[in-house]
Amino acid sequence: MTIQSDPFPVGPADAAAATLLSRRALLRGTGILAGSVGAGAILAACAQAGVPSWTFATAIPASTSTAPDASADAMPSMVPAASPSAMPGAAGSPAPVTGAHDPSPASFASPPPFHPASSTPVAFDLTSNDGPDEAILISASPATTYQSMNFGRQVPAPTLRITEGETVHFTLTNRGQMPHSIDFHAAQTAWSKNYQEIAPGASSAFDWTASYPGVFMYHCGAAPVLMHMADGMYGAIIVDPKGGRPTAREYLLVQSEFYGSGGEYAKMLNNPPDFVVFNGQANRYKTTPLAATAGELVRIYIVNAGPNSSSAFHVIGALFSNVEAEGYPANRMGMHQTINVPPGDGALVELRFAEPGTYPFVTHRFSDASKGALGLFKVS
Ligand SMILES: [Cu+2]
Repeated sequence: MTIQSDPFPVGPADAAAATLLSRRALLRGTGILAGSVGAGAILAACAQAGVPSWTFATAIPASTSTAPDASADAMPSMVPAASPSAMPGAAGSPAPVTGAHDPSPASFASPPPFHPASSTPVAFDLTSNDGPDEAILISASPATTYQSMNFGRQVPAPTLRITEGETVHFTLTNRGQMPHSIDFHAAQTAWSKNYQEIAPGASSAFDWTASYPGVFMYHCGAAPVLMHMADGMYGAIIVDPKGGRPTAREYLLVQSEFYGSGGEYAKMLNNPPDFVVFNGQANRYKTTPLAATAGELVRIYIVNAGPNSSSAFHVIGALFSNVEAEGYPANRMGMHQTINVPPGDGALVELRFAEPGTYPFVTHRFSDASKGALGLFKVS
């Protein structure tokens, strides 16, 4: 068996980075990376030079999106302070955002329901994608697009929910123009066997069994893994304990970071991110709050896809009555005010809101909250 090239290159100047550069050259040859090179100039050049219309500038400012909304007024310290023209890589002149779509479905925060364990393997089929059709809207205001790589054409990728003891029959079909791979944190299998790169156009399948209940990340591990993760190739796995859990209102939040406009490996290496988000878009649930009712049990599954920043998850105005590190029932702990979820990890928290009102949720690393890792619970 051929083992893939080193997915963990050290520094930008070694051979693995050269592999990356050659891939970017390949994509640039097909036009895919044009949008990440000299944003403003590229947009201007596109119309004249026959560059395909799917190229995107970095941090495209929307022409009328600078006025803060009502909830922003209520929380001035949490609104990104930068004006569109001050955002990293701003194109400098307003341009319409076309072609980009929301990173994941509006329902993403509601995970699939529990099902009792079955002896029949659960089919989980993913496509891996990169290229011109994969631009996503990582911020609505200022409107900002990102040239993603992804699974299932969404960021975060589709959620897999299974039950302890179940076997997953997994198939990955690579519809991209780069090699991609899979790494399920809930599985136990040799990296050299099942997590190897799959060539463009190829498919690969294997079975794995969920031995531990928990909340897990999955991601692409193709070289360089930092770029494939930062570009959007991650998702969540919820493995329920055999008997399920008590009834609750459930939400899933996947925290992650975006650097530049896609494929900008040097920015990913050096930090800091331009946006930090829950479920693929900055301030997504500030605009569209998550609903809850005072007194009911609320359960939040959290995955931190990183790739670089830890999450200090906190709900303002509430305390967690139960925390399970990894979402593993035996890790059940009592009251917490803030929980740490490092990159590549998952957790479960439960809480009950004391009274109706608005409760922001953030990473209490406030430089990241101020870059978009903020949402609201609207409690009735
Ligand atoms: Cu990949």
